[in-house]
Formats: sequence, structure tokens, C-alpha cells
Amino acid sequence: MARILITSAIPYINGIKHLGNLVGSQLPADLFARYMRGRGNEVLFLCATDEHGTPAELAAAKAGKPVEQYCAEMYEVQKDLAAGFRLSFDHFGRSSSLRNRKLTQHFAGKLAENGYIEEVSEKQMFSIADNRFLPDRYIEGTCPNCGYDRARGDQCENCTKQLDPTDLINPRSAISGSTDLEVRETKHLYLKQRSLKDKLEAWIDSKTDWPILTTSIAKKWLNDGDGLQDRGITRDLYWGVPVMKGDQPWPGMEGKVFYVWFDAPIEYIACAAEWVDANGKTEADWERWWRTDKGAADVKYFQFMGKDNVPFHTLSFPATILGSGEPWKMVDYLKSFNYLNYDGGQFSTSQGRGVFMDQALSILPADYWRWWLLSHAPESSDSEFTWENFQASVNKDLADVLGNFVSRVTKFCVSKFGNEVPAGGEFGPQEAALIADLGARIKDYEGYMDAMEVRKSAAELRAIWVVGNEYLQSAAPWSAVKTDPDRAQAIVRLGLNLIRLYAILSRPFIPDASAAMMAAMGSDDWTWPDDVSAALRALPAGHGFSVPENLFRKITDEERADWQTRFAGVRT
Ligand code: B3M
Ligand code: ZN
Repeated sequence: MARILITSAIPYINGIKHLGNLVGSQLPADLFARYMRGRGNEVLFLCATDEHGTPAELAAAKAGKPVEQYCAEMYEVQKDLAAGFRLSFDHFGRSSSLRNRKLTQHFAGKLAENGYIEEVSEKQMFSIADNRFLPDRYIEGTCPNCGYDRARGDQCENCTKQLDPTDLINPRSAISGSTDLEVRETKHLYLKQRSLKDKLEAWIDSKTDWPILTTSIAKKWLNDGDGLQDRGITRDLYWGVPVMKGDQPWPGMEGKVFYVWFDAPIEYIACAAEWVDANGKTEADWERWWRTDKGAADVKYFQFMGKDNVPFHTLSFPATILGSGEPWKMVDYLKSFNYLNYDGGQFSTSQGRGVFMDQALSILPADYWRWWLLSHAPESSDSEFTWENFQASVNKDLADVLGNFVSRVTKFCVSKFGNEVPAGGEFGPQEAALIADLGARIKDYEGYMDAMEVRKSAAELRAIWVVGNEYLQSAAPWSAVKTDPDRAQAIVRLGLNLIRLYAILSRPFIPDASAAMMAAMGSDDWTWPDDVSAALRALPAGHGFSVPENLFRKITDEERADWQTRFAGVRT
């Protein structure tokens, strides 16, 4: 049994996430967490809301609420939606927690102690119309790197480059749109990433098994222009972690807060502390996941995120940890994703374009979405959601292949032999061939899941469902029953056991349907099928079962057309 730590990028608090956000971080992280638990490992799966900085302040202002209240409300909304999608976090924390505040101040203190912090009097954009500094998202303009005209002051979401507000071409205030801006002096703390460059490079170079997408982004920004830039880690903002040196005040930094991207990744650690607080556990219980001097040396740590988040996780956050000089667990494998597009364009939160998590659940249960999103995850390139494709996949994979198999086996058995697993006959050559085939396919499935190859895992799982259908078709118990009822009973016995096997294997993708299949088979034994032959004999003759209610229904052409129109516009 291994110990597996999993974090998903923590979603900004500023509104409900769209399906593109979901498939780029939280959902594949959940898939992996469920799989790792299914294999019998000890898993700690953490996520949280990312509550500080300009995204929160701007959204709260728009909602006309104090930012504290806005965050508290949106946290509940996001938490409920995560539960609705069956995201199986061990804890869903908040970056505004006291734990994160303390830990962020602790890291800043250590970095200062070790000489990695510089106080810089720098030039920041000041808006005359708004009478304030415009850090990060308070300012928008054209990206100097790629020309995208809606780049924000901290990052261009198009080309992933980290920016400074003063880099933007044709800058404007995101609050008022005013271009009446001037550059003013203000003092900030800088993290001296430059002097950590060699350590960072050596660390990245040691990660030879990382996906190309991750490594290429890391390398690109490591060697960008004249090399890694030192970056400001404080802001002139109201909402954030107050700047302190450990538990001491930081002279000259009064009234300033840490940059949201400084405290957000630290929440991965703080979240484990929140988890122990919420569950009556001890300090040692979270430290054994995060401190290599306190038991975390044998933990394997996996992160999941969209490609725009990669620079912060391969450069800035590791710089914080390395610079602290303390034995914190660092990420072992960083799985990143491209973008999911929506019907010929981009999903966009700011433009309200696409399907959002709450809307998705209002039209269909989580499993439908989980299956489509994961089986079309944007891994090697961007992928696209279309309603036609969604309808086709759901109807074929879930209803025709899996749903139909379950319904045929259970209904046939009930009509011919009753509500118990029938006892007649023995497994013969056809069953032996099926078991061998399944054994090989399950090994492939495990290989893909271990490697976090999400699409390939989905394709292999679907192939495993297809094999069951093909077996049933060729064994044809409905013919056998007329001449050799014992043979028909053996086929059906295998079919019922296969439903239980499908429940176990499919659970990471479609947890609700899996629970329904397992319950219908009258079992609660989720043991991973390391021995397929034994797993297909787990439900013995005489064991009671029931016919599950329609596992999956088909999406009609009318529904598809209706949804297509309903979600074509802009969410207000
Ligand atoms: N909140 C960006 C995002 O939601 C950011 C991730 C933080 S991970 C520490 O895409
Ligand atoms: Zn750009």
C-alpha cells in the first residue's frame, strides 16, 4: 500500500466554474484519487477555494457585497457543486483560513531569513479615475508576448506568460475602463527567483517522466528572455494575507497583503492542516503528508491543473519551498491539461460562454458529464465540446454499451431463473477466453490509469464493457436456455458477476452508476479484481440481486437541440 497525496488547482472564488475548468483540474484529480483508493492505497485528496486578491475583490464589488461575505457564500456554492459532481475531496478548504494565513507568513519569514526576499521600490500603475493602484487583474491590456488584447496584469491567459501590469500595451483599468493611468512608486517584496534558478533547473531536470506539456512550459519560462525574473509577492490591496515576517510585523509593509499566487499554493499544505482541524486529528496527522522529516518522505505527490497554472507550480511555488530551506514535500508528478473549447469558440467565465457546473447538473446527473469530459479530456491538444458529440457518446457508450448489458443480463435472469444467481453449469472454454481477454485489458487499464492517461483509460474501460456485450451476444443464453438450461445459467452467472466487476472498474469515472450496479448485485465488496477469475466467481449461486432502474437514459434529438439553443448565448 502506497501513500498518495493529490491536489487539484484550487478554483478562484469568483463565480461558478465552467466545464472547461472542471476537466482541467478537479475532475481528473478525482478520477485518479478514486482509482488509487480503489487499488487499496492510502490517499489524501485536497482542494480548496482560492479566495484572495483581485479576482475576489472585483467579483465581490460586482456583486455589491463585502468581500468576506462574498467569499463565505461562494465557498458554500462551490462546495455543493463539487459534491454534486461527486468530487471526493478528503477536505475542501479555504485559502483565507487562519491556517493558510499563518503558514504563508511563516514561508515569507523563512524566505527573508534565508536572503531570498528583497524590498523593492517599484513603479506600479495608478488610476487617477479610480484613485488607487491597479495590481494584477485590476488592469487589462494587450499582451506584449502574443498580442492577445484581453491580457491581465498578472498573466496572459492566451500564451500563459506571467506579466507585470507595466508590461501591458494599451493598459486600461478593469474597474472603470479608464486609460488615465500613471506610474507611481510603491514599495514591495520581491522573491529572488533568479538566485534559485540553478536549484529550480536541477529539480525540473530530475523530473524525466513529466508530460511534455508540463516540462515544455516550465522550461520555456525558466529560460524566458534573460532568464527567470524576480517577482513581486506583495500587493497594494485590501483582501489577502497581511504581510508579516513569520509572526512579526514587517516594517514598511503595513497595510499590504501577499500576492494571491504566493498564498494560493501554500493552501495545498494549509488545507491538510484544515483537514485535521475539521476531523479531530493531530498535527502529526497532516505533517506525515507534508514534512519529509516527519513521515512524508515515502509519500507520492501528484498535482493536476490547466496549462495556464503550470508556471506557478513549476517555478514560483517550488521557489518558495526551496527557498524556505525546510523539508517540505515537493510535487513528484505534475499532470497538466490543454483547454476544452465550447462549440466553435472558447469557454469563458468573463464572457459567460459555455456550460457552467450548476447548469450542467440541472439538466443531467453527474455521471453523464464525468464520462464525456474525462473520455474527451484535452490532454495532447485542446479538445472541443459539441452537443452532437455529447449526445452520441452518452447514447452509445453509456446507454447502448454499458446500460444495455446490465439490463439484458439482469432482466433475462429474472424472467428465466428468478432473482438469485443461478447455480447450473460450469464455466467452459468461452468463459476461459473471456477471462483471459479481460485480464489483459484490465492490466492495460491499470497501466493507463497509473500513468494518468485519462482518455486512454476511458477508451480501455469502454473496450472492457464492449467485451462483455460481445460475450453475451455470442454465448446467447436466450438460445441456450431452450436446449441446455444449465449452460444458460452458467452464462448468466458470469454476466451478473461481470456487472459487479464493471462497478469496481468504472467507479473512478461514473461513481453513481457504479454504486447502483453494486447495490443491484446485492454486494458491497469493492475489492480490486487482481484475480479476474476469482472476481467473476465472487457472487455465488443463490446470491440475491435485483434489476437496477434504468442506469442511463438516452439523450433525444429534441433535448439536444433545446440545450444547444439554451446554452448558445451568454450567461448573465
Ligand atoms: N485559482 C487559477 C485557476 O483557478 C488559480 C489556481 C490556483 S492553484 C494554487 O485557474
Ligand atoms: Zn500572451
